[in-house]
Amino acid sequence: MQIDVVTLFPGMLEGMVGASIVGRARQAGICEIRLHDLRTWGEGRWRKVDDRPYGGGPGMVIRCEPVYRALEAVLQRPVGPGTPPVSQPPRTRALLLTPQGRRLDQPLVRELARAERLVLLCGRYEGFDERIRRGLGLEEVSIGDYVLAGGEAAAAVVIEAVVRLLPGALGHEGSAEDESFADGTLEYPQYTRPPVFRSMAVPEVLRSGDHQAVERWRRAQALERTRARRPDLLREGGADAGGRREVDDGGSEA
Ligand code: 6GU
Repeated sequence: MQIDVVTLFPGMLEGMVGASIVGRARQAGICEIRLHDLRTWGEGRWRKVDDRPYGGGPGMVIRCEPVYRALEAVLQRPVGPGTPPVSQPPRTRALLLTPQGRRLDQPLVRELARAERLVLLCGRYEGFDERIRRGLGLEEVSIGDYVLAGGEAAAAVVIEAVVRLLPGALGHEGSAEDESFADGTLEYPQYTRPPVFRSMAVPEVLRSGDHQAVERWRRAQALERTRARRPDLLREGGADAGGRREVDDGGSEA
């Protein structure tokens, strides 16, 4: 997968794309990530990318020209009204990161992970000229109901969530789908040595060697935890009906 990020602050993303699972995935050739400074396509000596809003008001607005030029350079084709949308799922997904977008969740992450190419455009300041939305055919995505100063942290979230799903990225297949949200429940509790730490013992069943009992315990724990902390996930129909009954019956123990 190729990921291109267009941002005014590439430095905010540099460390993140070089470290941990994302960094290893890049080194292994599983994904290629390029960070582009929007200012490269800015206007004049100061590489200006923003201007005051028509109609007045506080703050600055990102101008059209630098963004259109940036996307033309990244995609190496003309963009804008009269050309195909920049986002062409499933192979190319081009996202505008903004609090006004579709809320990112694991199903959307899975969709994005099937793309060959992601283009992420990070917002800043008060917003974008509306003709960036109107003319480019980007998908607007938000990472949650709170306001960030810009889309860079959101782009980092999208990249990390997507890259860990790419084949080979985790190094141990199967684990990506073993975790919270994969089946609509939160993750079960995990333990490692020692068996007793400051008078807190590891649940006996995990040391019993009975794999079926371990599976049952984990499933019950995951459901109980989900019921207690995120009942909305069960109502949305993530966990299967049998699982829901297990919860209703109080069919789990510590
Ligand atoms: Cl994508 N951008 C900004 N500025 N704020 C956000 C967001 C994005 N997602 C949630 N809040």
